Amino acid sequence: MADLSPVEGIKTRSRGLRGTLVESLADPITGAIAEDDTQLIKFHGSYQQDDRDVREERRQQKLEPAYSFMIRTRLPGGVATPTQWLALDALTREFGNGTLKLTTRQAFQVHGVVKRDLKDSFQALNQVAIDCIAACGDVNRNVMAGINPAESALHAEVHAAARGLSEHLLPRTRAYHEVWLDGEKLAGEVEKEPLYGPTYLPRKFKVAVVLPPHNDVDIYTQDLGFIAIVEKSQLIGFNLTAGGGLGVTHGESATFPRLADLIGYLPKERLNEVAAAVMTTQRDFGDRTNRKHARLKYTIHELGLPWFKEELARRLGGPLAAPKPFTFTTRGDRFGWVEDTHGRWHLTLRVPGGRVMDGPEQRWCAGLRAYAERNLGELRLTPNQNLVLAEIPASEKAAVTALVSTFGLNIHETATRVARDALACVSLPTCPLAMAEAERYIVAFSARMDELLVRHGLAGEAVSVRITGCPNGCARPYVAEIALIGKAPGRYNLMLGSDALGARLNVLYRENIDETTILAALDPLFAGWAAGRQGTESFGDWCMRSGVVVIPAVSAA
Ligand code: SRM
Ligand code: SF4
Repeated sequence: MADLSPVEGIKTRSRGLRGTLVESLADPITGAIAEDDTQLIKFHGSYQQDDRDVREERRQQKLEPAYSFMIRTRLPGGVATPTQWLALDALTREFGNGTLKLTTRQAFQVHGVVKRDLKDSFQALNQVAIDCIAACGDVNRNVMAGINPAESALHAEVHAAARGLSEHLLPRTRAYHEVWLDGEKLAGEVEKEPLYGPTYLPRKFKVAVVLPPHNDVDIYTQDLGFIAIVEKSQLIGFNLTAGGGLGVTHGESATFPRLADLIGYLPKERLNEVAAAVMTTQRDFGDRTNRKHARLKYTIHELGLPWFKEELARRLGGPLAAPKPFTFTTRGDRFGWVEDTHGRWHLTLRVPGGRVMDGPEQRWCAGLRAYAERNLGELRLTPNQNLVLAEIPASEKAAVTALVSTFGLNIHETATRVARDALACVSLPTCPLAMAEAERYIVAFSARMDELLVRHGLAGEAVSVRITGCPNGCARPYVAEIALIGKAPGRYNLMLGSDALGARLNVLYRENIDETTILAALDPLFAGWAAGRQGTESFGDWCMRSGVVVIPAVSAA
């Protein structure tokens, strides 16, 4: 039998994820923490990183890397109060790099916090009721929930479901409180983890709840998905999906993206029970020897869907009912003002790359600080790294429009559909796994796409474009019509052929090419699409129908 992966040993020895974090934080000699602790700190919502822009220079100067930490919040469904926003803004200005990152899972990341400021940062978040427990690590991650500003009552229910799931699937260890919040020190045995056991999950686990007809969470890419079923304007239950996931390693054919299967229907009262049954199935059957092969998608792929359904039925005391009908019609965010069923207004803003920062034209930090200080309503992070200023009374609409314009935050009004919908992962300079630029390249690459569209008489068409700095898939690129997957500095794999709703994976079209070659490859394809599309056929669908790419016959239901 293969050996357990080394991280399994670290978890086993960690005394409920405590490890030697307290000692590591107190060590003044280095800006880093002990190696085992770099794994454990993830379960507390933080990653040790170093500034890759200066890594080589510091190496030549025989300095240790410029270590700092990224902090990722747990924020089920992406909802923050104005007070929480202001606290995050203050936190990144005092301890971080002065920016906030809105992630593809509707959470915040603060980058650039040095070790000595970590504890104060966690405490500042705690004061506004934000924690980072299980934001990373081999546990259930931030639970996503679809944003649909027009559906206020249903959004509230779906959001409550996401929060309930997040709480239900939280680890029980008090390590977070002990290490960061000066909680009482553990005296005896470590806490029992009824859902996780002593070694938690084999790997990360991702859950989302979606409200059709908007597939904004890319439900088929999640380990576990709940599709809200609404009858007579009431949420009655959910269709369950399982086994999605996107991480890939270049050159390792045993790793692949996979879309989730549609499993069955459950009444809403059984949500937490069913989630726990799926998660514990993965806990017990997931691969603990090879971390590249340890997600639920591989368990289902190898043991088979019939096996998975049987195992689930065994844990639940019977099979789920057949899935109920549902339809997805859109995926991206709906920008601009929308009125909800209660007569309140919601303004969705485009935040390129999800990066809240002050630049010469858009002053995101200053503008959103000024907005939050007015305390008008929640700020909601969308699954596409954008932001909804939510629940604004009609009487404040004009003032908010003026505020947003003053700070240059109304770019959604002029941006093309490509630019509004494009996604990019963080990548350089903070991500240790990045091979090529993504966030810092997305605006320029979207502009190149728009130039090409204009040249072929396709101006204003929607094409989903996603870029990641490596094949791990953090911007969910394998469900984009055009995806660039970082291979080396300035070089990418070009993937084509997903549909516009995230129900079909794209495939490799050209490998390891630079921008000039990418544009040269796309130029004749856009010409072919313009000349040969049927009706409003999307670029991805045209690529498949015309045989530009051959898509394997697996797509989500
Ligand atoms: Fe991710 C690792 C950033 C969503 C798949 N991801 C990382 C790390 C932590 C790099 C690392 O391991 O050291 C990145 C930190 C970069 C930085 O400097 O901040 C990172 N992932 C992100 C974020 C911030 C991207 C963004 O620009 O928004 C997203 C944070 C989400 C959150 O709030 O929790 C993010 N990551 C995703 C997604 C999309 C999703 O979840 O919907 C995926 C693909 C879906 C999936 O998990 O299958 C994703 N991230 C990965 C993987 C591949 C996992 C695998 O199964 O192989 C890694 C690598 C790993 O875990 O070893 C990774
Ligand atoms: Fe880093 Fe790769 Fe994720 Fe981008 S896709 S954030 S480069 S791990």
